[in-house]
Amino acid sequence: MKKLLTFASLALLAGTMMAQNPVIRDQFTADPTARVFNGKVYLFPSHDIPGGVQARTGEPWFRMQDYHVFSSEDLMNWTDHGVIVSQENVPWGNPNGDSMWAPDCVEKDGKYYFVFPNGTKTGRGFGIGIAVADQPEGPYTVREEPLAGVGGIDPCILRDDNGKNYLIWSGMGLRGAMLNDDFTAIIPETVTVFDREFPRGGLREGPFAFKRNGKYYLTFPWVQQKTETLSYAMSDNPLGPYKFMGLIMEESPTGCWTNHHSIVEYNGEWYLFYHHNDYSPEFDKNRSVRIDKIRFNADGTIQQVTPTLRGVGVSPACSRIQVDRYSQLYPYGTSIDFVNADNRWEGWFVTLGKPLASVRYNYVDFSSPVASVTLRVRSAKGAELEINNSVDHAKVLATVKIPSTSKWKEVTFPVTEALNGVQDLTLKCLKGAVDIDWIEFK
Ligand code: FUB
Repeated sequence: MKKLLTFASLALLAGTMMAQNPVIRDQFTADPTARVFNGKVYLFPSHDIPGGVQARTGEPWFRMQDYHVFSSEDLMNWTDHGVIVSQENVPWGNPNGDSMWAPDCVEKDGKYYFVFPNGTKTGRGFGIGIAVADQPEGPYTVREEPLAGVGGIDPCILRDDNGKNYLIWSGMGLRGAMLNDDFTAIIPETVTVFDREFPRGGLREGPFAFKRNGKYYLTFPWVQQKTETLSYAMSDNPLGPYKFMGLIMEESPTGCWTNHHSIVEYNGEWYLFYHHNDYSPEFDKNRSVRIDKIRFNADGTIQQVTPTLRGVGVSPACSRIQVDRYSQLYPYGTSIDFVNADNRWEGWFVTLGKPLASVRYNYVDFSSPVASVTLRVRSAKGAELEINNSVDHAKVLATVKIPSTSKWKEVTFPVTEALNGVQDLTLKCLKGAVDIDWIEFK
């Protein structure tokens, strides 16, 4: 029994990852659909891997061979439940297609229906597959046949309060149709093309539809200038007509061509899950899932979301706080880089390169008393730092004198000012220059 427990806890530790953006820090994840089942958030992303080549052009391209599912109770710590479907296990699919694009998963009558696009055996276009499980983590059984009557990508299932289900997908426009009761086919006469009424422009794909306060929202990536924005439309009916309302997120300032998202309510707050190529800045088909809060106006319209690295959740003071996932980086002698260019999964560090350079990290929980702070740092000539709580008349928690060290080193200093509750922290350089990987209170 003891051995079993030990293995179980090791597995839990190995599969658990900390918060901030991106949220999954040991593999690429894209096209995130988040769903709440049994009081937990389940994340069903697609799974990018390097090495994809577009058959037609020979250009570097997407490569996606399987799906994992992740779960979390706090949106900070994510457990990877492993592979749930892979391309060689799809009877109707191309076992070498590398095209398992954006999926979804819904619950109906105690069963979990994972819905995914995949290249077909014939090599002509995408089918939409269904895999069924008794619990969100799986195991999933892939059905012999894809959904009848539909070809395309990026399926999403909109479950209405009256029990009716609609498939929303991308295939020659954004489309929707009612699903039959056992999710084997769409009902052909209900097929609707939504975006005929929308402003003209570039590609629209990746639809995610949901219902809130009696209104239906159709949200989707849409290329307006160079890359995909996230945009939305609203309706009083699941199959429209939908009225175009505007932007949820601007185009990526760094040029990541795709964006893809889902919107979910959890414990009374609404969250936007989306992706960005954080771990692969030079190649935008290796992406990573991020989360930020999303807010609605009183009339139901959506407030635009500014992407952050800080993400969501409160960081315990006694956890490793990755200050490079900042709330604000003052653009004066500061920069961010990978800790290990040969293994980017080790994450990033922040450089405070001259006196007054500073970085702010919000929402740190000091409800347990702390006596010291440890920093993982590197500084060629030594530096002095102040850690304060960011308010106008800031309390200085610690003044930190960092010795000259060309290698990464952990240094510990006393905390001289007691803090309570949730605080925002600022690290400000007073002298010299320093690279900071993380800080942790004890
Ligand atoms: O991940 C492959 C494709 O890129 C998705 O299906 C699109 O929505 C875009 O994110």
